[in-house]
Amino acid sequence: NAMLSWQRTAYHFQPQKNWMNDPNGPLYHKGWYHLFYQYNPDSAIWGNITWGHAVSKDLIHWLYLPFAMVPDQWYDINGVWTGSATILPDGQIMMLYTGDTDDYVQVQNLAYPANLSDPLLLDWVKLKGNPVLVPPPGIGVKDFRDPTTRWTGPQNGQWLLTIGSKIGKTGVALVYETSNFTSFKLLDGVLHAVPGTGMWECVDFYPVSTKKTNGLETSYNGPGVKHVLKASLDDNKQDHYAIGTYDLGKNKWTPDNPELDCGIGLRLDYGKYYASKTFYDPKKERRVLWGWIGETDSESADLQKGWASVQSIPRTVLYDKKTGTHLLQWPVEEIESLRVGDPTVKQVDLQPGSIELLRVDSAAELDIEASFEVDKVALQGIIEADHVGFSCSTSGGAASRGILGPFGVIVIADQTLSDVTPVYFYISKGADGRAETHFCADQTRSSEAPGVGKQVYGSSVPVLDGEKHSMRLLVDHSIVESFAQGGRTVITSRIYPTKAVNGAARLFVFNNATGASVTASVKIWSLESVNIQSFPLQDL
Ligand code: DQQ
Repeated sequence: NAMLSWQRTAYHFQPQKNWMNDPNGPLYHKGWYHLFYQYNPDSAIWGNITWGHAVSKDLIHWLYLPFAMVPDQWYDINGVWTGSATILPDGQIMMLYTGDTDDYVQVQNLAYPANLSDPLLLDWVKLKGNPVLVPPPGIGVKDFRDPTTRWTGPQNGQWLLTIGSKIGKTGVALVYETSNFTSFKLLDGVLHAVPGTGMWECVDFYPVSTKKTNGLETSYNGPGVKHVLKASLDDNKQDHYAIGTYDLGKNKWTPDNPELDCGIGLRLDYGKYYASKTFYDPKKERRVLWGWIGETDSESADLQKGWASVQSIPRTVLYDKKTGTHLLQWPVEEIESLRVGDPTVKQVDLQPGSIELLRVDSAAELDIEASFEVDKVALQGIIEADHVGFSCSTSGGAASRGILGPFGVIVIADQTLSDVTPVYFYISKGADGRAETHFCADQTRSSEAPGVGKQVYGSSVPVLDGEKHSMRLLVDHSIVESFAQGGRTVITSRIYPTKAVNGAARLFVFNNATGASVTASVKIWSLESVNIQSFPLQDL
Protein backbone atom coordinates (compact mmCIF):
# COMPACT_ATOMS: atom_id res chain seq x y z
CA ASN A 1 0.00 0.00 0.00
CA ALA A 2 2.62 2.50 1.05
CA MET A 3 4.38 1.74 -2.21
CA LEU A 4 1.44 3.12 -4.11
CA SER A 5 0.78 6.11 -1.90
CA TRP A 6 2.70 8.36 -4.27
CA GLN A 7 -0.08 7.95 -6.77
CA ARG A 8 -2.26 10.01 -4.49
CA THR A 9 -2.67 13.55 -5.66
CA ALA A 10 -1.30 16.58 -3.85
CA TYR A 11 -3.97 19.21 -4.48
CA HIS A 12 -7.01 17.44 -5.96
CA PHE A 13 -9.90 16.49 -3.69
CA GLN A 14 -9.96 12.85 -2.69
CA PRO A 15 -11.14 11.01 0.42
CA GLN A 16 -8.61 9.52 2.84
CA LYS A 17 -9.39 6.05 1.55
CA ASN A 18 -11.89 3.92 -0.37
CA TRP A 19 -14.10 4.51 -3.37
CA MET A 20 -15.54 7.83 -4.59
CA ASN A 21 -17.60 8.68 -7.66
CA ASP A 22 -19.96 11.52 -8.69
CA PRO A 23 -19.84 15.00 -7.16
CA ASN A 24 -23.23 15.73 -5.57
CA GLY A 25 -25.21 18.80 -4.54
CA PRO A 26 -22.42 21.40 -4.69
CA LEU A 27 -23.47 24.67 -3.07
CA TYR A 28 -22.27 27.79 -1.29
CA HIS A 29 -23.62 28.56 2.18
CA LYS A 30 -22.54 31.10 4.79
CA GLY A 31 -18.97 31.45 3.58
CA TRP A 32 -18.36 27.78 2.82
CA TYR A 33 -18.34 25.81 -0.40
CA HIS A 34 -19.92 22.41 0.18
CA LEU A 35 -19.09 19.32 -1.80
CA PHE A 36 -20.95 16.05 -1.35
CA TYR A 37 -19.84 12.93 -3.15
CA GLN A 38 -20.75 9.33 -3.84
CA TYR A 39 -18.66 7.30 -1.43
CA ASN A 40 -18.20 3.69 -0.31
CA PRO A 41 -17.14 3.71 3.36
CA ASP A 42 -16.14 0.05 3.20
CA SER A 43 -14.12 -0.56 0.07
CA ALA A 44 -12.16 0.84 -2.87
CA ILE A 45 -14.79 -0.37 -5.35
CA TRP A 46 -18.32 0.93 -5.91
CA GLY A 47 -21.02 -0.04 -3.37
CA ASN A 48 -22.83 0.95 -0.13
CA ILE A 49 -23.19 4.39 -1.60
CA THR A 50 -23.16 7.08 1.06
CA TRP A 51 -22.87 10.84 0.78
CA GLY A 52 -19.40 12.01 1.76
CA HIS A 53 -19.20 15.68 2.70
CA ALA A 54 -16.43 18.27 2.66
CA VAL A 55 -16.24 22.05 2.93
CA SER A 56 -13.82 24.69 1.76
CA LYS A 57 -13.51 28.46 1.84
CA ASP A 58 -11.77 28.58 -1.53
CA LEU A 59 -12.63 25.38 -3.47
CA ILE A 60 -9.03 24.22 -3.00
CA HIS A 61 -8.35 23.69 0.73
CA TRP A 62 -10.87 21.15 2.04
CA LEU A 63 -12.02 19.87 5.38
CA TYR A 64 -13.59 16.39 5.61
CA LEU A 65 -16.90 16.38 7.47
CA PRO A 66 -18.97 13.47 8.80
CA PHE A 67 -21.15 11.72 6.20
CA ALA A 68 -24.16 13.79 5.21
CA MET A 69 -26.40 10.81 4.41
CA VAL A 70 -26.08 7.06 4.73
CA PRO A 71 -28.28 4.34 3.16
CA ASP A 72 -30.57 3.63 6.12
CA GLN A 73 -34.16 3.84 4.80
CA TRP A 74 -36.12 1.43 2.62
CA TYR A 75 -36.13 4.08 -0.11
CA ASP A 76 -32.33 4.44 -0.25
CA ILE A 77 -31.04 1.29 1.45
CA ASN A 78 -29.29 0.21 -1.75
CA GLY A 79 -27.62 3.56 -2.16
CA VAL A 80 -27.93 7.28 -1.56
CA TRP A 81 -27.33 8.17 -5.17
CA THR A 82 -26.69 11.38 -7.04
CA GLY A 83 -28.62 14.57 -6.41
CA SER A 84 -28.55 18.33 -6.64
CA ALA A 85 -29.12 21.25 -4.33
CA THR A 86 -31.53 24.10 -4.80
CA ILE A 87 -31.28 27.20 -2.64
CA LEU A 88 -34.70 28.84 -2.50
CA PRO A 89 -35.13 32.62 -2.41
CA ASP A 90 -35.81 32.45 1.36
CA GLY A 91 -32.51 30.62 1.92
CA GLN A 92 -33.92 27.13 2.46
CA ILE A 93 -31.86 24.34 0.95
CA MET A 94 -33.60 21.52 -0.87
CA MET A 95 -31.49 18.47 -1.59
CA LEU A 96 -33.20 16.18 -4.05
CA TYR A 97 -31.45 12.87 -4.60
CA THR A 98 -32.01 9.44 -6.06
CA GLY A 99 -32.47 6.51 -3.73
CA ASP A 100 -32.07 2.90 -4.77
CA THR A 101 -34.84 1.16 -2.81
CA ASP A 102 -34.96 -2.21 -1.06
CA ASP A 103 -36.52 -3.45 -4.33
CA TYR A 104 -33.89 -1.80 -6.54
CA VAL A 105 -36.30 0.84 -7.79
CA GLN A 106 -34.90 4.29 -8.47
CA VAL A 107 -36.93 6.93 -6.63
CA GLN A 108 -36.36 10.60 -5.81
CA ASN A 109 -36.09 11.71 -2.21
CA LEU A 110 -35.88 15.02 -0.44
CA ALA A 111 -33.46 15.94 2.32
CA TYR A 112 -32.80 19.28 3.98
CA PRO A 113 -30.44 20.70 6.60
CA ALA A 114 -31.66 20.34 10.19
CA ASN A 115 -30.14 23.67 11.05
CA LEU A 116 -29.70 26.30 8.36
CA SER A 117 -27.77 28.57 10.71
CA ASP A 118 -24.98 25.98 10.85
CA PRO A 119 -22.47 27.08 8.19
CA LEU A 120 -21.17 23.50 7.99
CA LEU A 121 -24.62 21.97 7.45
CA LEU A 122 -23.63 18.95 9.50
CA ASP A 123 -27.08 17.43 10.01
CA TRP A 124 -29.35 16.36 7.20
CA VAL A 125 -32.97 15.33 7.62
CA LYS A 126 -34.64 13.00 5.18
CA LEU A 127 -38.26 13.95 4.59
CA LYS A 128 -40.76 11.69 6.39
CA GLY A 129 -42.86 11.45 3.26
CA ASN A 130 -40.05 10.07 1.06
CA PRO A 131 -39.96 9.05 -1.68
CA VAL A 132 -41.38 12.17 -3.30
CA LEU A 133 -41.25 10.74 -6.81
CA VAL A 134 -41.36 7.25 -8.30
CA PRO A 135 -40.73 6.18 -11.91
CA PRO A 136 -43.68 7.22 -14.13
CA PRO A 137 -45.51 4.73 -16.38
CA GLY A 138 -43.39 3.79 -19.37
CA ILE A 139 -40.09 4.47 -17.62
CA GLY A 140 -37.97 1.57 -16.40
CA VAL A 141 -37.61 1.38 -12.64
CA LYS A 142 -33.84 1.32 -13.08
CA ASP A 143 -33.79 4.25 -15.54
CA PHE A 144 -34.84 7.19 -13.42
CA ARG A 145 -32.14 9.11 -11.64
CA ASP A 146 -30.08 12.18 -10.81
CA PRO A 147 -32.46 15.16 -10.43
CA THR A 148 -31.10 18.63 -11.27
CA THR A 149 -31.27 21.94 -9.49
CA ARG A 150 -34.63 23.59 -10.21
CA TRP A 151 -35.26 26.62 -12.34
CA THR A 152 -38.24 28.98 -12.37
CA GLY A 153 -41.08 27.97 -14.69
CA PRO A 154 -43.30 30.19 -16.84
CA GLN A 155 -46.01 30.46 -14.18
CA ASN A 156 -45.77 32.17 -10.83
CA GLY A 157 -44.49 29.96 -8.04
CA GLN A 158 -43.81 27.14 -10.45
CA TRP A 159 -40.47 25.41 -10.55
CA LEU A 160 -39.09 22.97 -13.06
CA LEU A 161 -36.34 20.40 -12.91
CA THR A 162 -35.16 17.56 -15.07
CA ILE A 163 -34.33 13.90 -14.45
CA GLY A 164 -32.44 11.67 -16.90
CA SER A 165 -33.84 8.47 -18.33
CA LYS A 166 -34.13 6.44 -21.50
CA ILE A 167 -36.98 5.19 -23.62
CA GLY A 168 -35.80 2.21 -25.58
CA LYS A 169 -32.37 3.32 -26.74
CA THR A 170 -33.28 7.00 -26.75
CA GLY A 171 -31.73 9.10 -23.99
CA VAL A 172 -34.21 11.62 -22.57
CA ALA A 173 -34.47 14.42 -20.05
CA LEU A 174 -37.89 14.31 -18.32
CA VAL A 175 -39.21 17.56 -16.88
CA TYR A 176 -41.16 17.83 -13.63
CA GLU A 177 -43.03 20.76 -12.21
CA THR A 178 -43.24 21.43 -8.48
CA SER A 179 -44.01 24.27 -6.12
CA ASN A 180 -42.86 22.61 -2.90
CA PHE A 181 -40.39 19.78 -3.66
CA THR A 182 -42.80 17.25 -2.19
CA SER A 183 -45.37 16.89 -4.96
CA PHE A 184 -44.41 16.80 -8.60
CA LYS A 185 -46.14 16.73 -11.95
CA LEU A 186 -44.55 15.23 -15.06
CA LEU A 187 -44.82 17.66 -17.98
CA ASP A 188 -45.83 16.53 -21.45
CA GLY A 189 -42.99 16.00 -23.86
CA VAL A 190 -39.35 16.03 -22.83
CA LEU A 191 -36.70 18.72 -22.59
CA HIS A 192 -34.67 16.88 -25.21
CA ALA A 193 -34.18 13.36 -26.53
CA VAL A 194 -31.45 11.83 -28.69
CA PRO A 195 -32.00 8.42 -30.30
CA GLY A 196 -29.28 5.84 -29.82
CA THR A 197 -27.61 7.50 -26.83
CA GLY A 198 -29.01 5.23 -24.10
CA MET A 199 -29.47 6.17 -20.47
CA TRP A 200 -28.75 9.81 -19.58
CA GLU A 201 -27.19 10.08 -16.15
CA CYS A 202 -26.47 13.26 -14.23
CA VAL A 203 -28.23 15.62 -16.63
CA ASP A 204 -27.26 19.25 -16.12
CA PHE A 205 -29.15 22.22 -17.54
CA TYR A 206 -28.12 25.84 -17.06
CA PRO A 207 -27.97 29.28 -18.66
CA VAL A 208 -24.82 30.94 -19.99
CA SER A 209 -24.47 34.58 -20.96
CA THR A 210 -23.61 35.37 -24.58
CA LYS A 211 -22.52 38.88 -23.59
CA LYS A 212 -21.10 38.99 -20.08
CA THR A 213 -18.22 37.18 -18.48
CA ASN A 214 -19.99 36.27 -15.25
CA GLY A 215 -21.94 33.09 -14.67
CA LEU A 216 -25.72 33.01 -14.34
CA GLU A 217 -27.98 31.74 -11.58
CA THR A 218 -29.84 28.62 -12.70
CA SER A 219 -33.22 30.38 -13.14
CA TYR A 220 -31.80 33.32 -15.06
CA ASN A 221 -33.36 33.78 -18.49
CA GLY A 222 -33.93 36.51 -21.03
CA PRO A 223 -32.07 38.13 -23.91
CA GLY A 224 -28.39 37.34 -24.27
CA VAL A 225 -28.83 33.91 -22.70
CA LYS A 226 -28.29 30.46 -24.10
CA HIS A 227 -28.84 27.17 -22.33
CA VAL A 228 -26.41 24.30 -22.00
CA LEU A 229 -27.71 20.74 -21.82
CA LYS A 230 -25.28 18.13 -20.55
CA ALA A 231 -25.86 14.40 -20.36
CA SER A 232 -23.55 11.74 -18.96
CA LEU A 233 -23.93 8.81 -21.31
CA ASP A 234 -24.08 5.59 -19.32
CA ASP A 235 -23.28 3.50 -22.42
CA ASN A 236 -19.83 4.99 -23.00
CA LYS A 237 -19.21 6.91 -19.78
CA GLN A 238 -18.74 10.23 -21.55
CA ASP A 239 -20.09 13.68 -20.68
CA HIS A 240 -21.60 15.35 -23.74
CA TYR A 241 -22.99 18.85 -24.01
CA ALA A 242 -24.55 21.17 -26.51
CA ILE A 243 -25.49 24.84 -26.47
CA GLY A 244 -28.99 25.79 -27.51
CA THR A 245 -31.99 27.96 -26.89
CA TYR A 246 -34.61 27.18 -24.31
CA ASP A 247 -38.25 27.98 -24.88
CA LEU A 248 -39.55 28.18 -21.33
CA GLY A 249 -43.21 28.36 -22.39
CA LYS A 250 -42.97 25.29 -24.58
CA ASN A 251 -40.46 23.63 -22.25
CA LYS A 252 -38.34 22.72 -25.22
CA TRP A 253 -34.62 23.07 -25.70
CA THR A 254 -33.27 23.27 -29.25
CA PRO A 255 -29.58 22.80 -29.97
CA ASP A 256 -28.02 25.60 -32.02
CA ASN A 257 -26.38 23.03 -34.19
CA PRO A 258 -28.29 19.76 -34.42
CA GLU A 259 -25.05 18.08 -35.47
CA LEU A 260 -23.66 19.06 -32.10
CA ASP A 261 -26.53 17.95 -29.92
CA CYS A 262 -25.95 15.79 -26.88
CA GLY A 263 -25.70 12.57 -28.81
CA ILE A 264 -22.80 13.11 -31.12
CA GLY A 265 -21.62 16.56 -30.22
CA LEU A 266 -18.96 18.03 -28.04
CA ARG A 267 -17.56 16.42 -24.96
CA LEU A 268 -16.91 18.42 -21.81
CA ASP A 269 -13.64 16.57 -21.45
CA TYR A 270 -12.07 14.11 -23.87
CA GLY A 271 -10.19 12.20 -21.17
CA LYS A 272 -11.20 10.36 -18.03
CA TYR A 273 -14.05 12.50 -16.73
CA TYR A 274 -17.69 11.73 -15.93
CA ALA A 275 -20.88 12.56 -14.04
CA SER A 276 -20.07 16.27 -13.88
CA LYS A 277 -22.29 18.85 -12.25
CA THR A 278 -22.32 22.66 -12.09
CA PHE A 279 -23.54 25.07 -9.44
CA TYR A 280 -23.91 28.83 -9.31
CA ASP A 281 -21.46 30.51 -6.94
CA PRO A 282 -23.08 33.73 -5.70
CA LYS A 283 -19.88 34.84 -3.97
CA LYS A 284 -17.95 35.23 -7.19
CA GLU A 285 -20.89 35.29 -9.61
CA ARG A 286 -19.66 32.37 -11.59
CA ARG A 287 -20.83 28.93 -12.63
CA VAL A 288 -18.52 26.24 -11.34
CA LEU A 289 -18.19 22.74 -12.77
CA TRP A 290 -17.19 19.63 -10.83
CA GLY A 291 -16.36 16.28 -12.45
CA TRP A 292 -15.41 12.80 -11.34
CA ILE A 293 -12.02 11.49 -12.48
CA GLY A 294 -12.16 7.70 -12.23
CA GLU A 295 -9.46 5.08 -12.47
CA THR A 296 -8.20 3.44 -15.64
CA ASP A 297 -6.48 0.58 -13.84
CA SER A 298 -8.10 -2.66 -12.61
CA GLU A 299 -10.39 -3.12 -9.61
CA SER A 300 -7.83 -5.41 -8.03
CA ALA A 301 -5.22 -2.68 -8.29
CA ASP A 302 -7.66 -0.24 -6.66
CA LEU A 303 -8.35 -2.68 -3.84
CA GLN A 304 -4.64 -3.10 -3.36
CA LYS A 305 -3.96 0.60 -3.16
CA GLY A 306 -7.04 1.13 -1.01
CA TRP A 307 -8.60 4.05 -2.83
CA ALA A 308 -10.15 5.02 -6.14
CA SER A 309 -10.93 8.31 -7.90
CA VAL A 310 -10.42 12.01 -7.37
CA GLN A 311 -12.50 15.07 -8.19
CA SER A 312 -11.33 17.47 -10.89
CA ILE A 313 -10.18 20.93 -9.90
CA PRO A 314 -13.41 22.96 -10.09
CA ARG A 315 -13.72 24.87 -13.37
CA THR A 316 -15.53 28.05 -14.24
CA VAL A 317 -17.78 27.62 -17.26
CA LEU A 318 -18.50 30.35 -19.78
CA TYR A 319 -19.90 30.58 -23.28
CA ASP A 320 -17.15 31.04 -25.87
CA LYS A 321 -18.25 34.19 -27.65
CA LYS A 322 -15.57 33.82 -30.28
CA THR A 323 -16.65 30.45 -31.63
CA GLY A 324 -20.26 30.47 -30.47
CA THR A 325 -20.07 26.68 -30.53
CA HIS A 326 -17.98 25.84 -27.48
CA LEU A 327 -17.94 26.37 -23.75
CA LEU A 328 -14.81 27.66 -22.07
CA GLN A 329 -13.73 25.71 -19.01
CA TRP A 330 -10.97 27.09 -16.84
CA PRO A 331 -9.58 26.10 -13.43
CA VAL A 332 -11.04 28.36 -10.71
CA GLU A 333 -8.71 31.27 -10.03
CA GLU A 334 -8.15 30.11 -6.44
CA ILE A 335 -5.82 27.38 -7.74
CA GLU A 336 -3.32 30.15 -8.43
CA SER A 337 -2.91 30.63 -4.67
CA LEU A 338 -0.93 27.37 -4.68
CA ARG A 339 1.70 28.78 -7.04
CA VAL A 340 5.06 28.90 -5.30
CA GLY A 341 7.06 32.05 -6.01
CA ASP A 342 7.74 33.43 -9.46
CA PRO A 343 7.22 31.26 -12.51
CA THR A 344 10.01 29.83 -14.59
CA VAL A 345 9.69 31.65 -17.91
CA LYS A 346 11.28 30.19 -21.03
CA GLN A 347 11.21 30.67 -24.76
CA VAL A 348 12.47 27.70 -26.71
CA ASP A 349 13.00 27.33 -30.46
CA LEU A 350 12.22 23.79 -31.42
CA GLN A 351 13.53 22.51 -34.73
CA PRO A 352 11.74 19.56 -36.35
CA GLY A 353 12.37 16.46 -34.26
CA SER A 354 13.64 18.12 -31.11
CA ILE A 355 13.00 17.79 -27.42
CA GLU A 356 14.23 19.92 -24.55
CA LEU A 357 14.27 19.40 -20.81
CA LEU A 358 12.92 22.32 -18.76
CA ARG A 359 14.48 22.45 -15.32
CA VAL A 360 11.84 23.13 -12.68
CA ASP A 361 11.27 22.26 -9.05
CA SER A 362 8.81 19.49 -8.21
CA ALA A 363 7.70 18.60 -11.73
CA ALA A 364 5.04 16.28 -10.30
CA GLU A 365 3.02 19.33 -9.16
CA LEU A 366 2.87 22.05 -11.77
CA ASP A 367 0.71 24.73 -13.32
CA ILE A 368 1.93 25.28 -16.90
CA GLU A 369 0.95 27.87 -19.47
CA ALA A 370 2.44 27.28 -22.89
CA SER A 371 1.89 28.82 -26.29
CA PHE A 372 3.38 27.74 -29.57
CA GLU A 373 4.08 29.70 -32.72
CA VAL A 374 4.36 27.62 -35.81
CA ASP A 375 6.64 28.68 -38.65
CA LYS A 376 4.33 30.73 -40.92
CA VAL A 377 5.70 29.50 -44.20
CA ALA A 378 5.28 25.92 -43.08
CA LEU A 379 1.75 26.61 -41.97
CA GLN A 380 0.88 27.99 -45.38
CA GLY A 381 2.26 24.77 -46.77
CA ILE A 382 -0.66 23.03 -45.13
CA ILE A 383 -1.89 22.31 -48.62
CA GLU A 384 0.98 19.85 -48.79
CA ALA A 385 -0.02 18.17 -45.57
CA ASP A 386 -1.73 14.90 -46.20
CA HIS A 387 -3.59 14.14 -43.03
CA VAL A 388 -7.23 14.57 -43.89
CA GLY A 389 -9.09 12.49 -41.36
CA PHE A 390 -6.50 12.70 -38.58
CA SER A 391 -7.89 11.96 -35.14
CA CYS A 392 -6.02 11.77 -31.84
CA SER A 393 -7.57 8.49 -30.78
CA THR A 394 -6.73 6.59 -33.96
CA SER A 395 -3.30 8.19 -34.43
CA GLY A 396 -0.17 6.51 -33.21
CA GLY A 397 0.30 9.12 -30.49
CA ALA A 398 3.12 11.59 -30.03
CA ALA A 399 5.70 9.32 -31.64
CA SER A 400 3.92 9.43 -35.01
CA ARG A 401 5.37 12.30 -36.99
CA GLY A 402 3.50 14.46 -39.47
CA ILE A 403 4.45 17.61 -41.36
CA LEU A 404 2.85 20.02 -38.87
CA GLY A 405 2.75 18.03 -35.67
CA PRO A 406 2.86 16.87 -33.00
CA PHE A 407 4.35 19.62 -30.81
CA GLY A 408 3.72 20.36 -27.16
CA VAL A 409 4.85 19.38 -23.68
CA ILE A 410 5.72 16.08 -22.04
CA VAL A 411 4.71 15.79 -18.39
CA ILE A 412 5.18 13.15 -15.68
CA ALA A 413 8.27 11.99 -17.56
CA ASP A 414 11.35 10.43 -16.05
CA GLN A 415 14.84 11.47 -17.10
CA THR A 416 15.19 8.55 -19.52
CA LEU A 417 11.81 9.18 -21.19
CA SER A 418 10.58 5.76 -20.26
CA ASP A 419 7.42 7.15 -18.58
CA VAL A 420 5.99 9.96 -20.73
CA THR A 421 2.63 11.70 -21.06
CA PRO A 422 2.80 14.03 -24.07
CA VAL A 423 0.08 16.68 -24.40
CA TYR A 424 0.24 18.30 -27.82
CA PHE A 425 -1.19 19.94 -30.89
CA TYR A 426 -1.27 18.31 -34.28
CA ILE A 427 -2.20 20.38 -37.33
CA SER A 428 -3.68 18.48 -40.21
CA LYS A 429 -5.46 19.37 -43.41
CA GLY A 430 -9.18 19.50 -42.81
CA ALA A 431 -11.78 18.30 -45.29
CA ASP A 432 -12.13 21.90 -46.52
CA GLY A 433 -8.42 22.04 -47.33
CA ARG A 434 -7.68 24.40 -44.47
CA ALA A 435 -5.64 23.80 -41.35
CA GLU A 436 -7.40 21.83 -38.65
CA THR A 437 -5.88 21.68 -35.18
CA HIS A 438 -6.14 18.69 -32.88
CA PHE A 439 -5.41 18.66 -29.17
CA CYS A 440 -4.28 15.27 -27.87
CA ALA A 441 -2.98 13.60 -24.71
CA ASP A 442 -1.07 10.38 -25.27
CA GLN A 443 -1.19 7.80 -22.46
CA THR A 444 0.38 4.97 -24.49
CA ARG A 445 3.80 5.24 -22.83
CA SER A 446 2.68 6.84 -19.55
CA SER A 447 3.30 3.81 -17.39
CA GLU A 448 5.03 0.48 -17.19
CA ALA A 449 2.42 -0.81 -14.78
CA PRO A 450 0.39 -3.71 -16.19
CA GLY A 451 -3.32 -3.45 -16.95
CA VAL A 452 -3.76 0.31 -17.09
CA GLY A 453 -5.68 2.23 -19.77
CA LYS A 454 -3.35 3.59 -22.44
CA GLN A 455 -5.38 5.49 -24.98
CA VAL A 456 -4.62 8.60 -26.97
CA TYR A 457 -7.32 11.08 -25.97
CA GLY A 458 -8.32 14.25 -27.75
CA SER A 459 -10.33 16.17 -30.30
CA SER A 460 -10.10 18.91 -32.87
CA VAL A 461 -10.08 22.41 -31.38
CA PRO A 462 -10.90 25.70 -33.11
CA VAL A 463 -7.85 27.97 -33.41
CA LEU A 464 -9.07 31.30 -34.75
CA ASP A 465 -7.19 33.79 -36.92
CA GLY A 466 -4.64 35.63 -34.82
CA GLU A 467 -4.66 33.08 -32.02
CA LYS A 468 -1.55 31.17 -30.99
CA HIS A 469 -1.77 27.53 -30.14
CA SER A 470 -2.05 27.69 -26.38
CA MET A 471 -2.48 25.26 -23.53
CA ARG A 472 -2.71 25.25 -19.75
CA LEU A 473 -1.89 22.15 -17.76
CA LEU A 474 -2.44 21.22 -14.13
CA VAL A 475 -0.07 18.39 -13.30
CA ASP A 476 -0.66 16.50 -10.04
CA HIS A 477 1.33 13.23 -9.75
CA SER A 478 -1.19 10.91 -11.39
CA ILE A 479 -3.65 13.42 -12.85
CA VAL A 480 -3.12 15.91 -15.66
CA GLU A 481 -5.89 18.34 -16.58
CA SER A 482 -5.14 19.98 -19.95
CA PHE A 483 -6.97 22.99 -21.40
CA ALA A 484 -6.49 24.16 -24.99
CA GLN A 485 -7.30 27.60 -26.41
CA GLY A 486 -8.53 29.07 -23.15
CA GLY A 487 -10.56 25.99 -22.28
CA ARG A 488 -12.37 25.26 -25.55
CA THR A 489 -11.16 21.69 -25.46
CA VAL A 490 -10.21 19.88 -22.27
CA ILE A 491 -8.57 16.51 -21.63
CA THR A 492 -8.08 14.87 -18.24
CA SER A 493 -5.46 12.14 -18.03
CA ARG A 494 -5.35 9.54 -15.25
CA ILE A 495 -1.88 8.04 -15.30
CA TYR A 496 0.12 5.52 -13.28
CA PRO A 497 3.81 6.37 -13.61
CA THR A 498 6.26 3.91 -12.15
CA LYS A 499 9.44 5.90 -12.73
CA ALA A 500 8.38 9.53 -13.05
CA VAL A 501 7.46 9.61 -9.40
CA ASN A 502 7.77 12.60 -7.04
CA GLY A 503 11.30 14.04 -7.34
CA ALA A 504 12.04 11.88 -10.38
CA ALA A 505 9.41 13.64 -12.48
CA ARG A 506 10.64 15.85 -15.33
CA LEU A 507 9.12 18.28 -17.79
CA PHE A 508 10.00 18.58 -21.49
CA VAL A 509 8.88 20.54 -24.54
CA PHE A 510 9.03 18.86 -27.92
CA ASN A 511 8.39 19.29 -31.60
CA ASN A 512 7.98 16.08 -33.52
CA ALA A 513 6.75 17.73 -36.71
CA THR A 514 8.88 17.00 -39.77
CA GLY A 515 8.04 20.15 -41.69
CA ALA A 516 7.93 23.08 -39.28
CA SER A 517 9.90 24.68 -36.51
CA VAL A 518 7.97 25.86 -33.51
CA THR A 519 8.67 28.49 -30.86
CA ALA A 520 7.41 27.54 -27.44
CA SER A 521 6.79 30.19 -24.77
CA VAL A 522 6.24 28.62 -21.38
CA LYS A 523 5.49 29.81 -17.87
CA ILE A 524 5.76 27.20 -15.17
CA TRP A 525 4.77 27.37 -11.53
CA SER A 526 5.39 24.70 -8.92
CA LEU A 527 2.25 24.14 -6.88
CA GLU A 528 2.07 23.64 -3.16
CA SER A 529 0.50 20.50 -1.76
CA VAL A 530 -2.77 20.79 0.12
CA ASN A 531 -3.34 18.79 3.27
CA ILE A 532 -6.99 17.92 3.61
CA GLN A 533 -7.86 18.17 7.28
CA SER A 534 -10.45 16.12 9.10
CA PHE A 535 -13.16 17.89 10.99
CA PRO A 536 -12.72 16.90 14.68
CA LEU A 537 -16.24 15.52 14.92
CA GLN A 538 -15.26 12.66 12.62
CA ASP A 539 -13.17 11.23 15.44
CA LEU A 540 -16.04 11.07 17.93
N1 DQQ B 1 -23.65 7.29 -10.22
C1 DQQ B 1 -24.72 7.29 -9.26
C2 DQQ B 1 -25.97 7.39 -10.05
C3 DQQ B 1 -25.52 8.00 -11.32
C4 DQQ B 1 -24.19 7.35 -11.55
C5 DQQ B 1 -24.64 6.05 -8.42
C6 DQQ B 1 -23.30 8.10 -12.49
O1 DQQ B 1 -26.95 8.19 -9.40
O2 DQQ B 1 -26.43 7.80 -12.37
O3 DQQ B 1 -23.41 6.00 -7.72
O4 DQQ B 1 -21.96 7.81 -12.31
